Formats: sequence, C-alpha cells, structure tokens
Amino acid sequence: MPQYKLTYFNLRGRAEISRYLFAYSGKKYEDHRIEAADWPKIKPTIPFGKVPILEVDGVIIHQSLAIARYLARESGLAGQTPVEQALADAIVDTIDDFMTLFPWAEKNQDVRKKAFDDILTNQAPELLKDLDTFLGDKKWLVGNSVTWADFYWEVCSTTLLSCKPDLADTYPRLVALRDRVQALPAIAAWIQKRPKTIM
Ligand code: GSH
Repeated sequence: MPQYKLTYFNLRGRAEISRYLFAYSGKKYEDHRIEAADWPKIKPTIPFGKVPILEVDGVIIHQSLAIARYLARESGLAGQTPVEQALADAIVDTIDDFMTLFPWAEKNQDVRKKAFDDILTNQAPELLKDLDTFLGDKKWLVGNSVTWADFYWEVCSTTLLSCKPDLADTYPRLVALRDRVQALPAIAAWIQKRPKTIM
C-alpha cells in the first residue's frame, strides 16, 4: 500500500472529503495539520502554494477535488460506470461551485457576515431545490450505492448548517441523506474521533 500524507490546516474545510474517503476505505494515512502561524514559511515549499495536498509515495497531488477523485476511484466510490462517474463529478462540482461563492478568508467580520447571510438566504434555496430534485426518492445521489458525491454533500452541508441551522429543514430527503452518510460505520467512527474544529 502507498504511503499517504494529507496536509491541510486544522480544519475540516477542503481536506475533509479526503479524510472521509480514507476513513471509509480503511487506508492508513498521515493526517498532517499545519499551524496557521507556520503557514507563511511552509507556503513557498508547496507546489502552487495552497493546501490541501496529498503525498502518495512522495508524489505531491494538489487541488482538493483532484485528490478526492483519485481516492474515490481507488476505493470504488467514484461511481460504478463512466456515466455514474460523470454524474458524481457533476454533483461534486455543483456543490463546490456553491461553496466557493463564500468569502471564507474575509477578515472584516461585518462584510463576511453580510455576504454569508446573503448567499445562505438568497442563493442556497436554488441549490437545495435542485439537489433534492436530483436525489428524488433514491437512496444515494448517483447509482445504487454510496459515492463520494454523497460524502461531499454531507461534508459541505455540515459546514452550511453550522452557519444556518434551519437551512435544509424543508428538504427532509437531503437531511435523510446526510443521516445515511453519517450512519456508515466508518464515517460514524471518524466523526466521533476527529478533532473538533469550527469549519
Ligand atoms: N481549489 C483549491 C482546492 O480545492 O484545493 C483551493 C485551495 C485553497 O484555496 N486553499 C486554501 C489555502 O491554501 C485553504 S482552503 N489558503 C492559503 C493561501 O492561499 O495562502
């Protein structure tokens, strides 16, 4: 088995989807969490200067979704057919498009709160409606078994719900999907033992 080292800040953020994939597959990895104070000296040593990165036997992969897609493929969680894989990618990209609307790094708290409130109030409902329609009465978003798209929904909605707890109240099927992901034994165990962080 390759040696894996995942480097990110001490946050769920953009690394958590990969941590879920490691948890589910049972693959061993180093969950390396950088202190914010050390970042300025670490940044220049990292190709493209951003985290997360995943080292696979010393080869550095950057971009959170490239990392997660690789781990999903390795673990049979990318979708069972090429079409399912494309659909899982599309759902992940759709959720990610939404997550990147937020000014995560904004320092001015008033500006930040205003932007978050606006996105959560005015733009989230459309995403939730479309995701709910896509899910319909299926158990999982894509195909007949869990994929990384289900994990990404759970990971991102956990952060969104921490900002607006009633966000998904009118979408019980999306809430139930979160519950199904959280009930997978390996995911439940990871959620229980992971460091408690705000994001
Ligand atoms: N699209 C990239 C991905 O998904 O990996 C975004 C990477 C990114 O912006 N990472 C942030 C970062 O490294 C943390 S979430 N910030 C520190 C910096 O840019 O100096």
